[in-house]
Amino acid sequence: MGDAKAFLQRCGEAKAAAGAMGDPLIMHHYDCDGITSGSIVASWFEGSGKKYRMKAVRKVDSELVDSLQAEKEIIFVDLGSGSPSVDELKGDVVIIDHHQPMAKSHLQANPHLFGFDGGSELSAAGCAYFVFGVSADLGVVGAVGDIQCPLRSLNKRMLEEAVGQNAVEVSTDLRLFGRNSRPMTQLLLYADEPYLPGLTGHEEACAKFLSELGIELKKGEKWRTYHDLSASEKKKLVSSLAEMLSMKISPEAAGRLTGEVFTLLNRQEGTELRDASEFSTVLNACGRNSRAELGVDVCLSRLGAYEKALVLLAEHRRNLREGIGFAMKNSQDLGKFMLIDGRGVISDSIIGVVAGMLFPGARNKPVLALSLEESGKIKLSTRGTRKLVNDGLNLGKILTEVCAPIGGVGGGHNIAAGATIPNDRLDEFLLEFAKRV
Ligand SMILES: [Mn+2]
Repeated sequence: MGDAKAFLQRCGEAKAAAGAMGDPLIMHHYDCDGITSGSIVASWFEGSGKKYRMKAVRKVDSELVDSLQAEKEIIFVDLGSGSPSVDELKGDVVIIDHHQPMAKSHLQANPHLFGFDGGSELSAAGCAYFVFGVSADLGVVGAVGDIQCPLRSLNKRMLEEAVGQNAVEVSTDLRLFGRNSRPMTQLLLYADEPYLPGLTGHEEACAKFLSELGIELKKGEKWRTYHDLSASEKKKLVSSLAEMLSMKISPEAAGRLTGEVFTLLNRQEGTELRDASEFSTVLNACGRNSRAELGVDVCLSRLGAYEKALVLLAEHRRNLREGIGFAMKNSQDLGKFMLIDGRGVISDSIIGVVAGMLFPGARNKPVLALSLEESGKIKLSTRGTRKLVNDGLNLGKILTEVCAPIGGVGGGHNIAAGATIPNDRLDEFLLEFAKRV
């Protein structure tokens, strides 16, 4: 059991320290949770009429820390805790993060330090919300983006506050990613939570499945989304998917098909931004195309940002489609885990999503996916399942420990983690990783 009171007290200290800064540099992670948490901080600074600067990064390493030595005031968001090198920074530093804490020298608002699991009980966006008390809806988007549903513990507390502020509405519906924005075929094609056997990754099978249910794919020129279906079409679709899952996987998998969905009442209706999970897709598209600052503009409702982000979203989907297509055809079962070698084929910016999409639950084994960074190093991404984590799997810990002796850097959460390793140490990594999972 975590100590919520002590955590909230630390959040208050973090707010006081951040609020005392004159013109801090907000360093945030480039993914959905990093963009939303960074935006929450920015939104508070703007609301208070204070100056700030922002920069998104993919990771904090000693080179980055060296380049920050001249900064007098830094706020790390969704970053920092996992990087002991930030201890070397001389200026004022506040860390708002939910990764497993390795850094020690600066003030940190991090749920792990108070007995909460940052991988499932609170994301960085939620942490930033508890520090600054603004933009609860972005807190929910961050949690959804970091795959922390169903929201419980501190996430749940944040959600209840968001509902109380009329910022978020919770309902029960189909939980597949893309309900409001993806054409029907793609909704099924990319389904990964739950994974739909025979449909996920098989475009023709998805089209056939829908036509057998009598669901038209288009209305006029426009592709229909789940949101566009009639109540009876929705019911038909959900019950036949549930039946199929219950038969081919388990009644429990069928149960995961529907669940809590979050409507963001302050965001424009009919857009992706109205739904927490769609919103998170838009932000991931920005971040993964090196346009995290555009994601921040979207979060802060800056004029024209949403339209620009949609263009990136279309591109992001095309890359994902190609990446998942490759992964489906080329994944290898190595006994202890599944391997996708996407080096030179799948971009390092989407390798994590692809790893998650080749849902490990299909075989109940962790997935390990490899890609190549521009620097020539290998970026790898691993994904587990709740069941494996409950049985004791901790991918973040494994990667931290396996990578250090071979000159790599790794870490993350128990269910999802990533690392960068030198190209010529891959064999050693694979041997050691297999031993540990
Ligand atoms: Mn995060």
